[in-house]
Amino acid sequence: MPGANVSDAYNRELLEEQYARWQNDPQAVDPSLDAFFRGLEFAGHAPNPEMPGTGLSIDVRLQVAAVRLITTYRDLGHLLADTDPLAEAPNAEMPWALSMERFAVSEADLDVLIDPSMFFGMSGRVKLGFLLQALRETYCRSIGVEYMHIQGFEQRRWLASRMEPTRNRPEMPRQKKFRTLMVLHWAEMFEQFLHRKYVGQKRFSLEGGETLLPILDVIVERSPALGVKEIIIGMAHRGRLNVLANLLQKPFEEIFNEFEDMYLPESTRDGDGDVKYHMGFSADIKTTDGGSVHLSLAPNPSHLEAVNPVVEGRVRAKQRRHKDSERITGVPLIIHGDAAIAGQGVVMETMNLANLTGYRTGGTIHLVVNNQIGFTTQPRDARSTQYCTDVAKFIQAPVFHVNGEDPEACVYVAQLALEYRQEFRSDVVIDMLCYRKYGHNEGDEPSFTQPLMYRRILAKIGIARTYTNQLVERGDLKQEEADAIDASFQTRLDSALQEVKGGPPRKKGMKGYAGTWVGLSNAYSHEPVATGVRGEVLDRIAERLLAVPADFDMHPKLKGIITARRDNVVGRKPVDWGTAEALAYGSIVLEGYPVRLSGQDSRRGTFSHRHAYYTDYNNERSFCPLAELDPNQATFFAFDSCLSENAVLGFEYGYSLDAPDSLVIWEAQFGDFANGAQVVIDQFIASGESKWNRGSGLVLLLPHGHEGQGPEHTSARLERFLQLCAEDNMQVCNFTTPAQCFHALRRQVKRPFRKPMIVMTPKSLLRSSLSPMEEFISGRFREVLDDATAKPELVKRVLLCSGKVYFDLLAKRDEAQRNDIAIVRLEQIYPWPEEQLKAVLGRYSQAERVWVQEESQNNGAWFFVDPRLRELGYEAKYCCRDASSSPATGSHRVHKFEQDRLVAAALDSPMPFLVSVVKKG
Ligand SMILES: Cc1ncc(C[n+]2csc(CCOP(=O)(O)OP(=O)(O)O)c2C)c(N)n1
Ligand SMILES: [Mg+2]
Repeated sequence: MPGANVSDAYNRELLEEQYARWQNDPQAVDPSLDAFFRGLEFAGHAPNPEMPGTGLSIDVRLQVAAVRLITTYRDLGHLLADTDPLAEAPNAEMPWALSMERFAVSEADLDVLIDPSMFFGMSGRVKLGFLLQALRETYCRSIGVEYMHIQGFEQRRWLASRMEPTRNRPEMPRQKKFRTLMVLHWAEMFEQFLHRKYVGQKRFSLEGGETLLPILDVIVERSPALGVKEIIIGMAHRGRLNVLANLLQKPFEEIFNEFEDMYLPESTRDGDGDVKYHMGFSADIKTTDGGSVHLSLAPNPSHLEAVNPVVEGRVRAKQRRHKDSERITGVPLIIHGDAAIAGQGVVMETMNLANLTGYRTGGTIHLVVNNQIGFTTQPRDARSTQYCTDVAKFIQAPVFHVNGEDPEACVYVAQLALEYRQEFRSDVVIDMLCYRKYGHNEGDEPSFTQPLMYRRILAKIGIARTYTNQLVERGDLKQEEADAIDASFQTRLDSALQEVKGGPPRKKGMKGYAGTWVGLSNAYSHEPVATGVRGEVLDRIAERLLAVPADFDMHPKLKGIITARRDNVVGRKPVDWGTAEALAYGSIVLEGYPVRLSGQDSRRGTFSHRHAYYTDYNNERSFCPLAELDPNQATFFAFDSCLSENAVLGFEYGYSLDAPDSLVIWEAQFGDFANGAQVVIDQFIASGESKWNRGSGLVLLLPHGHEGQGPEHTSARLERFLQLCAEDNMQVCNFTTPAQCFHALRRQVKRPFRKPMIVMTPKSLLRSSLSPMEEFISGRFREVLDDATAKPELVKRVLLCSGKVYFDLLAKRDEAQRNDIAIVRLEQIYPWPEEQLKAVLGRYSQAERVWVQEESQNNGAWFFVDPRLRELGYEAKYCCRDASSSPATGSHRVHKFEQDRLVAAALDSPMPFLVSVVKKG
């Protein structure tokens, strides 16, 4: 369409034609036009003699333009918004999408009256130019908002009604301005104080982004009125000390003490600790109106964004504990960096949990400290998207881009975000654009890489001063009032520092084992615990497995399986793995400990062994027998998770931190996939206790074992877990019998300490390994299983092994009727059961010892057990697959060959022995 005039005429003609059609039959036009014409008539426009043919009182073309302007500014106004404090000329370039050319509106048209009342929060007719100005004020000032991607019209309407038009927004009360200013001053002064007193020490200054603090402050201040009692915060390095000091009110003395770094641990139980900007903290904060909000800042590793799912899991556990089923009182708040939120996949994986039954937390407030740089990397190299927050759009979160140099706009947006979260129980994002006064840390020279950016930053006088000047100019504040804020804060800082410098070195403030953790400790013990369960209780659980509602149709095959389970238990016959798990979970919830199991396809179980939930054969309704055992039982939940390892494992770890009374289990589809969550394993599960003094009783069920299914369905990487073991940080197990699994799960909640438990779980053994019922009633967990039939005086070779290979060895030995061979199983590899092993191996002290593993030499437990056996004085030789870069062969035939060779060699070949299909060399 060449010129505007042609297109105007064309548009008008088209509309007139449509209007005529609509008058005959409202359904003959597009529904949007129907609504539009109805709106015009509803607004009471009489036929207009000046516009023959249209039957309308106003200029239809410009009325249409007005509607288009409104929808376009709602949609794309953010492109023109003045959100960047480093922009040289704000709004310099008019995006074509918002240009007058696009709407075919001329200068003269701006004086024509239109009626936006049906579409925009204005009453009566206004000039088109006036509407345009109002739209720009609403959508193109310090706040640019994206919300038209939200499919829910209710959410859109709610947001529009609160934002449109800006001029209706009441001015911020003076008190609030004063508080905003005060918090800004605290934020700036705290950084400057550290800068002067601890020269060159890393603190990841917030300067340039101080408005983070007023944003957080107003969220806390508004919380009581909106029903929020608790906020769990996850955040990275930037401004963390400031948040700890000025939001969570961590005493300055404690923070300065960490800068002094005078601390030496007194015992290994004190752990290794962590750098000061990773430490967590929690406190009850009093708000100015007399309310109270509990704030927790989760400890976190350097790995950016890794804490997100952990925060969500913690919130979920707290919501359950506080019976906050509406998810109103506990709110997750995650603070991101602009580079991290755009780059790290766990951000998306965690957001994807937002609406899932087993994982939702009622909406997360995301806050980006967008200093427009990541270390030395510019946004154009950090992401492929316009905004760093674009990932949040897939969960329909509204996104507010806001200029960090406009504290009042930031505070307004923060309130709106909290209100939105409370209203819709869904995620919301604040993208606070700011800058970073120094380099990535205080010792870094930013002008090596961003000389121009830093010239602009150097010219800044700071947000606290800018805002003070504004308030003074506007007559809202006297300079002396601002000076008084500074003086009293300075006194607080000075006296805290004096106290630290003058006093003795203090212990680090590593809180842990408080609140719900009281009574639990971090001291591991090999002491056996009574985990047997009376026969009547087991019978009752078994009977209830079949007690489906009267109108519930079980799959006929499943009914057979469950009936067999019941019959085996009641008839005291050997039972399989699925039955043992059901008895474990059932007895645990009957004793008052909740159970939460989550993982991919965990309800049925990847290998169809569990059937924790039944599905009605006719209508797909589900029924969970373990949740219906007894009215007084604790809860039982199993969830089929989304297809994520990282976020789901992080979530369950977080959940376990706030649910020490619960048995929390994450199950991998196959153990091979657990390394998708390696950061959670390394940074949280293995080392969280040592770094942060935080315990976890999380259980990982990782299907493991060489069964010829190829390189990615074989190994849970036992070796990696073992390498992470030290200081009794976690348990690593490989059970061979259902009863062992039963007792190990039960002891996990019955001991006075909590440690993560990593279990190599079986695949084929789920069906083939059976345990007699007596072992459930009078047995207990055994870290080492001796050979029940071997006669030590005859034994010449002891095969020491762990996991499924035991059964292969057993079958071969029994087939060959070899009474000179004993087979000993290590069921818990760590904490290393030294005493038990000594006792068992001592019985065969004259025999040759061979460690047999089906894993390759460089994998499995060999490298771990070898030095420990030596230390015991029971040195062993190895028998395993040859070292290999891939965990298993892709060929089933080769697998079978290797497995047969391994087992045959274990019985007869000279040791050490390496299985290989091809000759070396
Ligand atoms: C997963 C991960 N990769 C790399 C790093 C190293 N690193 C630390 S801070 C940082 C830049 C972060 O930029 P941004 O998210 O924008 O936060 P800012 O420091 O600008 O506040 C990088 C790459 C890290 N901590 N975590
Ligand atoms: Mg950044």
